[in-house]
Amino acid sequence: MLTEINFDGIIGPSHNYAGLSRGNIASASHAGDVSQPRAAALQGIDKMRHNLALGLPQGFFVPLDRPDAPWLATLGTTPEAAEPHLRAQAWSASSMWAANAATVSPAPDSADGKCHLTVANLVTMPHRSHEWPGTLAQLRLAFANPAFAVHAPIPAPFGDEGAANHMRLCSGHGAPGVEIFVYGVGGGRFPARQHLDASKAIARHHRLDPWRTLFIRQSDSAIQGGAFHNDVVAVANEHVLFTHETAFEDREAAHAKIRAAFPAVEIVEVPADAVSLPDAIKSYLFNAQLVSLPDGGGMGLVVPTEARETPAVWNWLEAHVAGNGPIRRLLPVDVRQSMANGGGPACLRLRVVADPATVDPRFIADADKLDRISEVVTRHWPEAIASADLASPALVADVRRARTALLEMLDLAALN
Ligand code: SUG
Repeated sequence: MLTEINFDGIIGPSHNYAGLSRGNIASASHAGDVSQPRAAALQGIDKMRHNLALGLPQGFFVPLDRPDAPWLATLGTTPEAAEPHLRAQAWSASSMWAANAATVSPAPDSADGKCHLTVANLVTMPHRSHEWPGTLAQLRLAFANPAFAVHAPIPAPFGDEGAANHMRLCSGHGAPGVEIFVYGVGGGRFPARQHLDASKAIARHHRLDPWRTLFIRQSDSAIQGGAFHNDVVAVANEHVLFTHETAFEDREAAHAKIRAAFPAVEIVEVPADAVSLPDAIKSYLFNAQLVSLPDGGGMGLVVPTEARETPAVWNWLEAHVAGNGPIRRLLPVDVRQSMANGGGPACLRLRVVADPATVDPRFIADADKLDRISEVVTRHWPEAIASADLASPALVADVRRARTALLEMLDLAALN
């Protein structure tokens, strides 16, 4: 049975605030803050527990080995000797944002009937450009079954940020869908991270039907306003597209193209005069998990608690739920440690539509396993990391030990 499984990135022991992502307002404004890796990871695990308790299938990916010494070696340096900006780039725990791990096309969309995954190259940001080898190793393990085809990254310089710039409309997750690739065009103060040529190459590799594949331009004003990924201003689930008025460069043409390709679409648009773009970005209203609740419960919106604290956003949501809209339940979760680096509930997960029986069970969560992961995190994850700590060889040893303890507990030591 094909079903949607959310794979969350477990927040790694090296989580820190280094202000590495130009165009990501939260990352810039928290640069130099002291991070709390243990609390961060426990928040992420609680989100998984929360979604599991809703009856939603849940998987996870493990953190990558950081600081990335082999990557620093390609630059002729080491974690001890690296200049501070390179050291911070090597230390980043950014693989927690699994929405950027890969683009996923479920089997019913592909000509060969396989579920295709292309690992994202993330070349726009140096600290993310070295995630893909470690991510690819996990994808190859988790999705080794012939039901899947896992692809190498699109080559540089065609930037690809994975599922964060990709949406899918369908009548049900297991039915054929329309895939929407949202790309940006560079030239502004902040970079456009998703390149049209990368999106088109992925669509070809995934053997998508050109009639059911759309390429839509992200709006410059959204990118320049801080929406560095499309999933900061839009999210889709089944027949619903939940979007801010400013998400697409040519709003009318974009909506028309979407309606033509998928006539059953229900576009729930939040006007800018109800929720401003800055409020949408600050609250991460759209970086929510729009999920189909089991047993005909309609759709739920898993929002960050920041949405509840932003009056314009909460008023809009409450009015929507009180009316006849498709979102029936608001489900706030606390992922503040990730939010402070610009990662909301939707950034932390990769959606894969598959039969759970075809996924390597080591990557599938249940309540017991989440308890065991929590125990390892509580015992081994550092409590706090300040910028100056990144130079400490003792801390390097601690975070490596922490990750190894997790891999061993999960029987995933092969990833070491
Ligand atoms: O790529 N932040 C990430 C946040 C990614 C959010 N993902 C989605 N929208 N799907 C980024 O900008 C900040 C790291 C730092 O500054 O230390 C960072 O990489």
